[in-house]
Amino acid sequence: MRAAWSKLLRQCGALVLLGLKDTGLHRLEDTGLHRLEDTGLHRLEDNCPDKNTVHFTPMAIERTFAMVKPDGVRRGLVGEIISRLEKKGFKVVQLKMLTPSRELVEEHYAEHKGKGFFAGLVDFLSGGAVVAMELEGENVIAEWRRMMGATRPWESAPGTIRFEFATTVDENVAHGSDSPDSAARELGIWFR
Ligand code: IDP
Ligand code: MG
Repeated sequence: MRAAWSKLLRQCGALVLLGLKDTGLHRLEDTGLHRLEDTGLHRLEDNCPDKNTVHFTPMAIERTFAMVKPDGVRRGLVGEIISRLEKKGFKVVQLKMLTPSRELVEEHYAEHKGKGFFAGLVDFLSGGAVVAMELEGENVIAEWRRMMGATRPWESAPGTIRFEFATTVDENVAHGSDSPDSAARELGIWFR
């Protein structure tokens, strides 16, 4: 929390909060901003055009399901991927390594049942160890997918995981839930 405030102070150069960086959060009371002290769920808006007015917007702290697929584990990319998540500021709140059963994979990818690639996808995912994770952070559902890049590695942006580490769509290293509903559903499947 204190680190977050320090970052906000840097990004705003907020005269209105001058000095708080060193004195601690309790001193917010002195500024009349004591209501915020309890919430921990607000941040200064990205720009502070008027230094006399501090704007606050609600943070979207989310949780999502992420996975390093068997190709990523086999190729020793677990550390690289977790390192990217941690450097970005996302928290790994649960993590386990397992070789998932066919049933688990079929449930996970239920939306793709009936598609031509489904059987191969299930074979692949249940054919080796994966690292399953629950992530927490601001907008982590969309942001983790942005960090992974497009499903087809040749369509992914440079710098993304799938661009950097994959060439084929069937072995594209990582998975991330695509919506809040998927995140809740997938976390329920993998961490029940
Ligand atoms: P996503 O992983 O980016 O969410 P989805 O469309 O949900 O992409 O597909 C799930 C996974 O199924 C992909 O990550 C990929 O590994 C695999 N997949 C998707 N489309 C194809 C395909 O056309 N051929 C082979 N595998 C595919
Ligand atoms: Mg998907």
